[in-house]
Amino acid sequence: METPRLPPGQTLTEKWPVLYYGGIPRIDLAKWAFAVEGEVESPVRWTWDEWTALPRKSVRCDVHCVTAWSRFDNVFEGVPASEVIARARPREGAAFVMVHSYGDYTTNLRLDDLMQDDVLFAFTHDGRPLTPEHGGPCRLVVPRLYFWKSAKWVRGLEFMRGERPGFWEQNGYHIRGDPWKEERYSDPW
Ligand SMILES: Nc1nc2c(c(=O)[nH]1)N[C@H]1C(S)=C(S)[C@@H](COP(=O)(O)O)O[C@H]1N2
Ligand SMILES: [Mo]
Repeated sequence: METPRLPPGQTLTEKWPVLYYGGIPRIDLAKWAFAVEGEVESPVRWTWDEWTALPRKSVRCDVHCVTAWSRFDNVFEGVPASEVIARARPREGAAFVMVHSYGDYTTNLRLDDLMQDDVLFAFTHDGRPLTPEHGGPCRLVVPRLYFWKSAKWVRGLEFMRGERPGFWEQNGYHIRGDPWKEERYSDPW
């Protein structure tokens, strides 16, 4: 049998819906910073100019939202998560990461999910700068997990030894969120 491209329970959409909780944070690039802290050997803090000078790549991927829409063939360009991880050097025993955003959104990831080669901090979508409602100036993209893991307006990573739930994960979403296993919701953490 052919492997399906649409995960179970999803419906394809052509448009790109906008979803977020709360407001769109106002971001001043002169004050923007991306910080990596917690269980790392080299805590790092990048200004916008430093961040945008890091190596980039582009990824073509499908996006799957837990609210059941999927969108195929999105091209994102940005800084690969591997470049960030290599510079911060996780300590022995660091196995989880909390992603922090402007506006106080958080989401948790397993370090091995963040290390996949299609994970990046994106500046553009289909060749155009990310609009503020889609997470501009910079958002995380984790194609293999439901889209709530792809934090918009990122401002940093916190490496952790233990697993801790982020915003939606504290509010009924699954701790991991694999669309192929339909890890949508779960009991409160
Ligand atoms: N900072 C932040 N990132 C976020 C969210 C949010 O509320 N705040 N919502 C998440 C959810 S639930 C989804 S489905 C996607 C939606 O991204 P889009 O609006 O670009 O489609 O962003 C995710 N990233
Ligand atoms: Mo979502």
